[in-house]
Amino acid sequence: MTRVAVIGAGPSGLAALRAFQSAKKKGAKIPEIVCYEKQDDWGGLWKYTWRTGLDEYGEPVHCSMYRYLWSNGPKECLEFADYTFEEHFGKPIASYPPRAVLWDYIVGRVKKAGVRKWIRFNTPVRMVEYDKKKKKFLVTAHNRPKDIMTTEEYDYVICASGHFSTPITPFFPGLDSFNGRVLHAHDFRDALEFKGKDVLIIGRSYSAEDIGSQCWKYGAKSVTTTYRSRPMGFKWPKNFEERPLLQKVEGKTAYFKDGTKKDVDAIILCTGYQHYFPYLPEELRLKTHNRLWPENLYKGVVWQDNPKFFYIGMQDQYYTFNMFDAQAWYVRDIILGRIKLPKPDAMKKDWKKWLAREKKLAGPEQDIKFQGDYVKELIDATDYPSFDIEGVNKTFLVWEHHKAEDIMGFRNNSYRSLMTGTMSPKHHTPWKDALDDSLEAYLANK
Ligand code: FAD
Ligand code: NA7
Repeated sequence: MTRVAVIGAGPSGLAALRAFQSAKKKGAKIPEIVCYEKQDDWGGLWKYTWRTGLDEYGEPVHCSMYRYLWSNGPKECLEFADYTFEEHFGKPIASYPPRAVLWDYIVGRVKKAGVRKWIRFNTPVRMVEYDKKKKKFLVTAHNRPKDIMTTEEYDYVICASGHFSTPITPFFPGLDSFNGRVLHAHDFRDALEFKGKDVLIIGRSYSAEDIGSQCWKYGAKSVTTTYRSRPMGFKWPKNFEERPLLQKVEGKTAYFKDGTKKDVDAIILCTGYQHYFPYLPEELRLKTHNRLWPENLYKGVVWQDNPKFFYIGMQDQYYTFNMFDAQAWYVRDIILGRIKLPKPDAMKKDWKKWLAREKKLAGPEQDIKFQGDYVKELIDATDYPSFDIEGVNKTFLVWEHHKAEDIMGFRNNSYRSLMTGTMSPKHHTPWKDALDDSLEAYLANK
C-alpha cells in the first residue's frame, strides 16, 4: 500500500489530513497516512503553552503565540471553504477572534473529519532520508513518552512543520550586559509582565506591531519600536513611538541611529523566524527567508529536486488557512495521480515565472493580489470548494485601510463572510478594553 508521511499537525498538516479524508469520503481509495507531531496536541502554533525554551522532554518549544493574542487579520480572509465559522459556532461571530477561538475552529473541522487517529503525538521527526534504489523515504521519529526511535518507509513525504518557531536573534552591542530582560517574540507569553515598564521592541513587522500593541494595552509605561528599513508609520498613541535602529545599549540606555537615546526596562526582539528543518538532509532542505515565493517549489509546494517530497505553508502569509487547504488539496491530487507533474524543466520554468513576478511586487496591495492569484490557480485545479478570492483580496485591502485609520481600534470592525455571505456582528467590547481573551468571553452575548 502507498504510504504518506505528514510532518506536523498544525493548520498545514491538518489541511493535508482533511484533504485525504475528504477524497476518501467521496469514495476514492487513499494511501495510508501517518502524521508525526512533536507536540502533545494538534493546532500547531495555535496550541498555546506557558512553556518557553524546552518542553518536558527537552524538545524546543514550538509555540510562538502568547496570551491575549487576537487574530491580526479578519477571520473572513482565512475561513475554510468547506467548514465555515457559522457551521462551527452555530451563529455568526465577530471578525477578529482571540487565539482560543481560532484554535477551537481549526480543531472543529478535523474532529468532524475523524482524522486524529492518523496522528502520532509527542513524536518529533528526527531524520528523513531518500533511498534512491528503493525509491522510498525513510522517516525516523522519536516517540518521546516511550523514548523509542523508529524508522519507517514512505512513498511520499509532506513537510508541514511551520516556519515561525525558530527565532532570528541579531546581536546589538551591550545586549549581554543590559540591566533588564531581553527576549525574542518567540518567548513572549504575557504582556502583564511589562506593565509599568519602558519597553523597547526591535523590528517593524507583525510581531513588533502586535506585541507592542499588547504591551500598550496591558499597561506598559511606554513602548518604543526601532526599525531597520522603515517605520511602520501607524498613528500610535501618546506613549508609543518609532525610532531608527538600535545601535547599542549601555546599562539601561538604548542608543538609536538618529543619535537619540532612551532608558528602557526590557528589550523584545521581534526580528522574525528562520525556516529551520534540522531533520532534513541537504537535498530536501528548503532554504529561504520569509517571502511570498520561496525558490525550488513548483506551485509553491512540490520540491523541484524530488517531486515526491512536498512543503505546505512555507510562504510568507496574508492568506493562511484556506491557502494551506488549496496547497493540501493540490498535493493530495498529485499523490492520487489526478494531477500529472510536468517535466523538471517545465516545473522550474513555472516557479521561476512566479518568482520573477514576486520580485517586482511593490507593496501590500500587490502582495495580496499575488497571493490571491496563487491560491486561485491551485483551487481551480482541484475539487476544493471554490470561493470569492477577489472578495478576500478586497477584504484584506479594507483591513489595511482600517489599520492605517486606527491601529488600536481596527479589530473593532467587522466584515462579510465570503463563504456564507453573512455580515459578521460587531464585537461586544472594543479590543483595547477587552482584557479577557477566553473563548467564553468572546462568544458571550452582551
Ligand atoms: P505551525 O502552526 O507552526 O505548525 C507546525 C507543526 O509542526 C507544529 O504543531 C509543530 O509542533 C510541528 N513540528 C515541528 N517540527 C516537527 C518535527 N520535527 N516533527 C513533528 N512535528 C513537528 N495566521 C493567521 O491567519 N492569523 C493570525 O492572527 C496569525 N497570528 C500569528 C501570530 C504569531 C505570533 C505567529 C508566529 C503566527 C501567526 N499566524 C497567524 C501565522 C501562522 O503561521 C499560521 O496561522 C499557521 O499556524 C501556520 O500553520 P503551519 O501548520 O504551517 O505551521
Ligand atoms: P517577519 O514578518 O518576518 O518580520 C521580521 C522583522 O524583523 C522585520 O521587521 C525585519 O526588519 C526585522 N528584522 C530582522 N532582522 C533584523 C535585524 N538584524 N535588525 C533589525 N530588524 C530586523 O516576522 P514577524 O515575527 O513580525 O511575523 C511573523 C508571523 O508572526 C506573521 O505571519 C504574523 O502573522 C505573526 P525589515 O522589515 O526587514 O527591515
